[in-house]
Amino acid sequence: MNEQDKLKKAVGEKAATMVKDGMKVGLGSGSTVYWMIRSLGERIQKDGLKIEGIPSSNQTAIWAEEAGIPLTDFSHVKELDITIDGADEVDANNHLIKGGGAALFREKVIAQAAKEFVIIVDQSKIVDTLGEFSLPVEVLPFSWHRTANEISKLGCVPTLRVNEEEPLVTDNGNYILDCPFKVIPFPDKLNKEIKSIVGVIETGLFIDMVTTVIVGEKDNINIK
Ligand code: ABF
Repeated sequence: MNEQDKLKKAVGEKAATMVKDGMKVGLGSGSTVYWMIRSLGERIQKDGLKIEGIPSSNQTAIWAEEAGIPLTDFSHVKELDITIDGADEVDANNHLIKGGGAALFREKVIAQAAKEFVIIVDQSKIVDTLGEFSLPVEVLPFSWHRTANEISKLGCVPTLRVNEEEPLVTDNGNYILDCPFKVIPFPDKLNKEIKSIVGVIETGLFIDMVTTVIVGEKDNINIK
């Protein structure tokens, strides 16, 4: 296991200790979340932890089932106790870029629905200013080309995310545009501008949503 994976495992296990008996738990996506899910599964097996998991993606649902986490359909739920998820970038104000795994829409739904939203990242995700990671935007396939053109007026050249030479289709049946803004000094403003474009489903900018960030640093876990 390389150093980055060790950090991901450490923060995933740390976040799993924040989950209490009886909680409805939003399960994010990505390789850091994988370790959190595994740790929750161990607590269910060893300590009899009783929780309900709400997965943000098909892959997360598979990992959760393998870990023995009972899953609940989100349509039966009004509120979650805690959501734990990864991120692609975290800035100094705990604003995020997410969506590298194409699950941003459901991730944002379970994040907003939770009393507590915990982000788990290794130190490589911490940035001064968002934007080096191309911003994922989920869009309606019907009008994706026009939507890309409208986003380009905000300062980037979006690319349609493909999978084996075909447009990647999200769990919700939509497309993803990756938008290389390079620097996003005012993420709240940009988020509102992109969301005002008809045809945009959701952006990977998570603004003022995070309760806690758990950062895996060399020889240390930093909670902020
Ligand atoms: C997910 O976590 C995505 O939003 C984001 O792209 C990913 C980060 O992946 P990893 O934890 O594998 O670095 O929530």
